[in-house]
Amino acid sequence: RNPGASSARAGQGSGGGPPGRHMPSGRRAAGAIALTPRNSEIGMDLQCAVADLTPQQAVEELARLAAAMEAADRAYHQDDAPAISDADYDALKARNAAIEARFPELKRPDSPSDKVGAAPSDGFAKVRHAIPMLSLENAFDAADVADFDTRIRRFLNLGPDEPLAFTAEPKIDGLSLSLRYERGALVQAATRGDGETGENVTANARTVADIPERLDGAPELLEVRGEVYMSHADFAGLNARQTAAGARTFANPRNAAAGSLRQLDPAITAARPLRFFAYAWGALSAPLGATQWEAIRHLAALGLPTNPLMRRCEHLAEMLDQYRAIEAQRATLGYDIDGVVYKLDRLDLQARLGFRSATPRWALAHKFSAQRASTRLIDIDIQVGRTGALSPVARLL
Ligand code: 9MJ
Repeated sequence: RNPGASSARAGQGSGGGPPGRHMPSGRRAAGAIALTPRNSEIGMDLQCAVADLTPQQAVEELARLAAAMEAADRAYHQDDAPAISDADYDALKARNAAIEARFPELKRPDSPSDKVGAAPSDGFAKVRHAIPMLSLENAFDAADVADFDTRIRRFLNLGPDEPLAFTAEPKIDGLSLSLRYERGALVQAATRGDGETGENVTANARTVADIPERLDGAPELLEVRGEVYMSHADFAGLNARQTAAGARTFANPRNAAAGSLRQLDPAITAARPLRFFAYAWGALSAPLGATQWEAIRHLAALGLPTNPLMRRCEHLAEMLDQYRAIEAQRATLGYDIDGVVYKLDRLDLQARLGFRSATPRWALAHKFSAQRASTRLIDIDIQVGRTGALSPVARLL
């Protein structure tokens, strides 16, 4: 999810179409944006300060947040049709975390803080991941990154000036996929699902040109993890072909990639221009290297596509430099990224740090802030909903 997404959304709030960063033009004319206020779109008031909540109000709000995030997760991960913007989703997540921090005893057993994605959908066979596919903790500013570095040093008993390297790489805004190679042959591909169990999309993954069928010289067992994505140019071409054919268009490249990979007919996936970057691994019969950097170089040497913007950073200042360098290239990369991922370089130290319920302690996703663009307001239409509710909708150039 991308907190940089505009908070101006398509869709009419509850019961509306699946809104997103780009317009799902099958549902509403391109260039139309609903002008409903943000809090009513999410369906709850997030204004009351967490410090002012009574325990009873906290219980009720945690329940509402869990339900809202579950509905949003289902729309995003299972239906490939986001129901709220990424920025609104991040606001719900941050609010939920703040309430849980103030009232730890009220944390729900099904807390959204401990969840990754959504359960696999029924159309696919299920795959239980040998090693769970986790999500990443988010950071929104340099202070959060400094805090990450400090926490890791404290955990490892390292002073502030002792060397501690990290890798920094773009966070690809696509769909994560785990590829299982046995004796060099691709035998299974699975989506992340809820992190424990994903969807078997092997036949579809075999149609993706970036995903090798064979890896020469690979360990006997190698699970490669990475992101399936679609370039901006391929996304525009696909939507143009879909429009010409009178078929559903996609809200954004991420939804197009997810909708294309999660097809029951692999012939449809084969006709879709999907790409892949490898950035992690699951089960292995032999180590890929001693560091994150070496392991990714090893995957690249085996013939897997890896991101050329990954750097090894010796300290915090270099990590933030690389964040700024990647952000400066964001608009010209030709594919969507929504932040920079930092990973502790030494794999022995990663192992010592381990995991929280849904995220590794040794990695952090430093998200970008909103991308801005200008357009012109042509007119405002008033749409009448099923219940008679009036929604002003902007018609943009
Ligand atoms: C993305 N989305 O680009 C990870 N990711 O690593 C990168 N995601 C990740 N790394 C461990 N570059 C869990 C997720």
